[in-house]
Amino acid sequence: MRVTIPQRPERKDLSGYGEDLLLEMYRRMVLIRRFELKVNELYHEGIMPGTIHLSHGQEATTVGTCLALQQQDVITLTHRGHGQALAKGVSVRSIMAELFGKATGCCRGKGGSLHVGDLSVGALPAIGIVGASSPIAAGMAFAFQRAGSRRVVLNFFGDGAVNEGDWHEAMNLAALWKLPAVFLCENNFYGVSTHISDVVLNEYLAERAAAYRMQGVTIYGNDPITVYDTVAEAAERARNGQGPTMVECLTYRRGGHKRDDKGAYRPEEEVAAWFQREPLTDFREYLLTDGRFTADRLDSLEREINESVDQAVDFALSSPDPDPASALEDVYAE
Ligand SMILES: Cc1ncc(C[n+]2csc(CCOP(=O)(O)OP(=O)(O)O)c2C)c(N)n1
Ligand SMILES: [Mg+2]
Repeated sequence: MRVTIPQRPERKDLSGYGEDLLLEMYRRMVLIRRFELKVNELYHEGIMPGTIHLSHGQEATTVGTCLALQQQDVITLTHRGHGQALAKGVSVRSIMAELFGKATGCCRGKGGSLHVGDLSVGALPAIGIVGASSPIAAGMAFAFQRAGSRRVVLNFFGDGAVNEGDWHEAMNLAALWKLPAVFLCENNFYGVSTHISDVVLNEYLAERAAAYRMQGVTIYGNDPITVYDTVAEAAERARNGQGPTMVECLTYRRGGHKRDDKGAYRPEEEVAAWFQREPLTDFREYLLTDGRFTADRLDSLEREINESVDQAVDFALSSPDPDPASALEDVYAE
């Protein structure tokens, strides 16, 4: 097993980035973190049903990515999809209600954690089968291309997807047909308990893009500015008919694969190094060095976010269960 600890990129001068954009980046990252920690608490108290895969630690990748897209662009989500959905703008109340299986949830309580999403904000409800979303993303990108629209599809997948046949087929067709797609790998180095270096010889997964004559780039995924800039450029290329890009974001999940997994298979030095590369505190410091934001302002934003998460829990708990008579609705397209 090979441990990879990337260097943090040099901090840029943020003056070229709008105040609203920077605050929205911070807001969404904090929202994802607070949402995930609250959900984890509720799950362990036995209040929340089902299963959950938390993405805390990976917020900079999901938020930097989604903010670089336009509202009409579509993302496909993975099994670790709460953060991806929140980053694209799915409402916190509707995701919380979905996790509780309530009729007010984003999938009317029929999908749960593994299927969160809302197409009205460009988040196709999540697909839990590893690698299976890539051909679906390519298909949507093909439809957008044929319709002559300028919409882009961004396919989120984990490092675990790159040995799946589906993924290779999608990468090949997308490159061949110059589809308006971005393939976004959240490389957190583990597929459940298997380290990526035990199943792939490439040092970086984006090397594989070259096999399809696709552009590929590997970046530090715990800085939302780096992610934002890279994805914005990739999306622009896709939108202009210059073909897809694979963007590999190096990041790390703070917890285990799911609920009761403590991640004990991870070497201590790897965990410690990545915990020092904490995206939220790093970005907060980054913002404070800019001069436009005070600690008070960021603190009050955090308080608002905490309240919105608590309100989402109240909303979910007081929402009705789905009506059993509706069980067969939403199964087939009308
Ligand atoms: C085709 C397929 N095989 C196995 C699984 C079980 N499974 C769920 S998540 C997961 C690990 C995926 O790892 P990765 O793609 O790196 O995503 P991460 O969990 O790290 O976000 C596996 C093997 C699955 N859902 N689909
Ligand atoms: Mg992984």
